[in-house]
Formats: sequence, structure tokens, C-alpha cells
Amino acid sequence: MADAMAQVKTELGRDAVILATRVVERRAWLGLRRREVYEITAGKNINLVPRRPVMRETPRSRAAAASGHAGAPARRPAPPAGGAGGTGNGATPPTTCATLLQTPAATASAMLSLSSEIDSLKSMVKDLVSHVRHEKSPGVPEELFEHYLKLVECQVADELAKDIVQSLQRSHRPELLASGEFVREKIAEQIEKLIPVAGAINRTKTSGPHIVALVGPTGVGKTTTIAKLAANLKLREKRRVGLITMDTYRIAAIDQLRKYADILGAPLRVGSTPDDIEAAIASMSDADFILIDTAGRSPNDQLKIGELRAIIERAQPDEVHLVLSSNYGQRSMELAVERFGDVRIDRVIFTKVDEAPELGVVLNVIRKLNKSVSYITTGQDVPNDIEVGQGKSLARRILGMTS
Ligand SMILES: Nc1nc2c(ncn2[C@@H]2O[C@H](COP(=O)(O)OP(=O)(O)OP(=O)(O)O)[C@@H](O)[C@H]2O)c(=O)[nH]1
Ligand SMILES: [Mg+2]
Repeated sequence: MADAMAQVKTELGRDAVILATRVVERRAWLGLRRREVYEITAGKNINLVPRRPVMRETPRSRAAAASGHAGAPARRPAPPAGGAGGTGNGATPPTTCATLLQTPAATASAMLSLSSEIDSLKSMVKDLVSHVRHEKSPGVPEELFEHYLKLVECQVADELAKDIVQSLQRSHRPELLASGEFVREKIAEQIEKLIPVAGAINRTKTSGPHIVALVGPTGVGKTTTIAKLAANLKLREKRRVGLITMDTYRIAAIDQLRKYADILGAPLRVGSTPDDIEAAIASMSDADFILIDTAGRSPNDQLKIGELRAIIERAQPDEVHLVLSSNYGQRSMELAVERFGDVRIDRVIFTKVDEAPELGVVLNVIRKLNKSVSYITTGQDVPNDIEVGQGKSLARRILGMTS
């Protein structure tokens, strides 16, 4: 409807009067599909309750005011041709909101005018914000400022966003940087280079199980991710998989993994101490892969982080993946990275990519953590919603690019 209104404004001018609007359903594609068509009846020079003229300050009116004369308004609607609301002597009668809203056509006309005022206010506020930010962001090349702002909006850290546009400015000719499309592609390429990836879990040893442990804060999706990995290894790659859960804090946690283990026909061992984990691993020595699920640790719980470290040290896994939820804010990510820094971490998995409104924080944390991304998960569906981490697709997701 907004587009249709804009079209009316283009074709008939700003003073066009909307007489009626309606939404009509039309059939398309051999009558199989329906689509909505917006129909607007509008006209020019329609005799209507006059609107209060918009006072705009022009150089002329300013000059007139300065010299003591009353400045003429820049635009005054033509007096109605002897019709409704006219005073007969050509003077504009005082118009109130109530009069404006007396007829449907007048309402539509008022709405159109309001919506255009809101549009121009929005654009003024945007310009203002951009101006203030520019003042506060010395060193950001002016011609790339919009792109820098977009990165900051995507939650990319300020300094990193600045580095990205500055390096772009250094490495490309100004005429190339005038193309928004070109700059977006180059930014995506730069971000891709900032994301190290580890590839899928891979067993290189010839004997003994390849042991993978997942650690991370509470509720980020460790158990669900273990189930996805186990299902893919067992069902798609036909590997022998054993599962261990070290989460005995909650009965439900054991049941959760047991259900997946039963469905997959994979053995499950449960333990809680470093001694337990050694025994559990020893009991599954014929597996190709052993996946270890651990209890979620609040980054604030130093004691439990210590226990986790002891378990990992004893299990001697081939890979330890830190699982972080993509919808964490910057501060929660930083805290998790800081606290889990006491535990051995080799790779990072970002879950709930589907839920994160912006993914810039993911990029910031990758830079801080300096570990490769192994997987991202994109939903609750086991086993499908998991992807091996890829720099290109992650970079495009961070920038909100669709392909
Ligand atoms: N939208 C979405 N939800 C997910 C994803 N991964 C896991 N979840 C959901 O997140 C919730 C918590 O998942 P769990 O696997 O139990 O998380 P956890 O890290 O094992 O939790 P604790 O063991 O309590 O620390 C569940 O409802 C999952 O379905 C994902 O990629 N996207
Ligand atoms: Mg769990």
C-alpha cells in the first residue's frame, strides 16, 4: 500500500487526493495462485476541506521577515471553488484535526501527508545519527562510512569494523569503492579471511577411538549438538559411535542423551568423576568415535569449571570444542571465553545461528578466542540442523547477505 501511495504521489503530485483504497484478490498462474492487488482511487484538483498550509521557510520569506514584512507561505492550496469549507472571500478558514478527519477521502489525504512527514523525519534522524557517529569515529574513511555503520549495526566490534573499511580503502582505487555492491563483496571477503575453520570431525588415527568432548555454558545446545554429530557419524558415515555423558547434575540430562543413544543404537556411559571417565572410555575401546557430553557450566561458577578441567585432563580427548550460543550478547560471549579459558579448548561451535538477530559478535569472539570454527547449528532438528563451519557462508550470514 505504501508503494501504491508513493506511485499516486509521483503521478498526480503531492496534492493528490485519495478517494478510496481497497485490496483486491486476483488469480494468477492459470488461476492456481492468488495475489493481492492494491487499488487506489485518487484525483487532482478535488474540492476538499482545505488543509492548513505547511509553512516552509524559504530564502524569500526569511528576507521578508527580516525586513519586517509578513512572509508569504511557500505553498498555499488553491481556495475551494465555492465549495465545502470555503468562506467565500478567498481566506483560508482555520482547519482543525477534527475537520480534517471528517471524510474518508480527507482521512486518506491526511494519512498520506503524515506518512511523508514521518519519512522525512526518519531520514533526518538517520542523517543526524550518522553525523554524530562520524564525529565520534575519527579515522573512518568518509566514502565508506555507510559500510562501517552497517558493520557496527551487525554487532561487529567498532575497532574491527574500522580496520576492515580502512584496509579496504588502502587496497582499492576510489572509483571502485563508489560501488556499494563491490564494497559489500570485498567486506565479505575480508571477513571470510578472519574466520579460521577446522572442518568436520575427522579420525586420523589407525587404532583406538577418536575422542571428542563438548564443553560450554548452560543451555547452549551441547547435548543436542552431540546427538546431531552422533547421528551423522553413525547413520551417514556408518561409523561406530559411543556416547558418554558427564552431566549427572540433572536426571533429565541423562534421559535426554539416552533417548538419542537408544534411537541410534549407540552405547551410552554415565559418569561424574575423572575416574569414571577413564573407565567409560576404556569400556568403548572398539568405537571409532567417542563423543563426551559435559554438564553446562555457568561461567560464574569457578568451582565447576575446575571440575570440568580435571575431567578433560583425564579424558585426554583428541578434540575439545567450546560450544557458544550465537544469540549471546558481546558481554556474555566475553565472559564465557574468559572463564572457559581455564579449560583446554581446541575448536569452537556456534549454536542457534537461526535465532541470532545479528552475528557480528560471533566474529568478535572468533578473533578473541583465536580458535577455528568446527560447526554451526541452525535449529533444533536432530540430525539435520548442523553445518560444518565455512568462512564464506559465515561471513555472508554475519553481513546479513542472503547468498
Ligand atoms: N533454535 C535452536 N535451538 C537449539 C539449537 N541447538 C539446541 N537448541 C535448543 O536449545 C535448548 C537447549 O539444548 P541442550 O542441547 O539441552 O543444551 P545443553 O547445552 O546441553 O544444556 P545443559 O546441558 O543444560 O547445559 C533445547 O531446547 C534445544 O532444542 C539450535 O541450533 N537452534
Ligand atoms: Mg546438556
